[in-house]
Amino acid sequence: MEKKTKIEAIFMLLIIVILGIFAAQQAYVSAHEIPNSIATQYKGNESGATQIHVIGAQWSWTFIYANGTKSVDNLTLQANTTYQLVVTSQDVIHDLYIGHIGVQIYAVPGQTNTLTFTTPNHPGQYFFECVEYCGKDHYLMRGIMTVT
Ligand SMILES: [Cu+2]
Repeated sequence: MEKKTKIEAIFMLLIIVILGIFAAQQAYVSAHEIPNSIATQYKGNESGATQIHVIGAQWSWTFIYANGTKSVDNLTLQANTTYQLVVTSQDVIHDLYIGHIGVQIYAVPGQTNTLTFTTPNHPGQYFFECVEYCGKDHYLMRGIMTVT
């Protein structure tokens, strides 16, 4: 083997080892950060679900609860309760993602999408964000879901 080829082979092996370390680390983090109580998702309208209207906009999420109160970038829900999100957008396409409980739904202007899910059975706080690039301040479309 030529010296140059040997160096290239060593370099490639080194890259494979480094990527392997990153993959193992990511697998470990994924396995340990996902809580046991992943939310259950249903399609369509579940009877008994409390509706929450969600409006995506550049660059915030507005939640309108059944009693008419509103909150922006903060969603407060009760534990072990079934909710139906009724989601739309007032401008461009957004995508609400509450990763830790397995919830993701598009917010599309002029269209209503629904998603029914049950909150985890214990209190906690869960990060949510928009995962559809929706303009220059897309990164601001994030907030906290508090389960009480
Ligand atoms: Cu967005």
